[in-house]
Amino acid sequence: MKLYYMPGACSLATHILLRETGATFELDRVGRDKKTESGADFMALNPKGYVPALQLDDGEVVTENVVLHGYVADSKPEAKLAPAHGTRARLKQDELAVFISTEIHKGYSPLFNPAITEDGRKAAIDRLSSRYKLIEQLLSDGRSYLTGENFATVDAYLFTVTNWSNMLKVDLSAFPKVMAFQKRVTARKAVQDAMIAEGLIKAA
Ligand SMILES: N[C@@H](CCC(=O)N[C@@H](CS)C(=O)NCC(=O)O)C(=O)O
Repeated sequence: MKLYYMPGACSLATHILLRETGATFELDRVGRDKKTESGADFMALNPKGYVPALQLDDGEVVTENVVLHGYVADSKPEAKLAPAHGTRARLKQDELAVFISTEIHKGYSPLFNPAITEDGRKAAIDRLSSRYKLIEQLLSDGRSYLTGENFATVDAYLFTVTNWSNMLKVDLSAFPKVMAFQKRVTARKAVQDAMIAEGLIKAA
């Protein structure tokens, strides 16, 4: 498998999950010009032009965060990154995954626009805060991860998009449980290894 990624982008979640499962995979960085580090034309591989894109061993390219997270988890059930399909636990995890995708991940999108106005920025942050409030409530029973004590696909995804709060100067101090969650996930070996591989942090 080959994961097409941009450093620190949402593709980091799939990258973390691949490492959590111990999968064998290659990385290929996609540049702003849509050329990849290996010299491929990313638009030809994935006309959507965005990451993550996962090229399977037979050459097929699959996209969309939530789908890739489920695919990686289902390819190694022993890693317990997602419950079995058809169970109530999977239904609830999928609900959370789509919430992170549509409400939090895409909630950050306006903040990446350098032309955003102060009012636009405030509105985007207010909206994000209302979503983080729900995550804070979910974590308020003392659970370590979003679905309990087990690290799951949704944890890699929430961690990845919440990591943008640093660069975008979104103050999350009103959400101490979310901040503790970020620290907890950062400490995982797969997360450290993925961040080092993407050049986001230096090896200790
Ligand atoms: N619907 C896609 C959206 C992916 C997405 O937003 N990717 C961003 C990085 S986080 C990207 O590649 N942006 C660069 C671009 O659109 O050119 C998914 O959920 O996988």
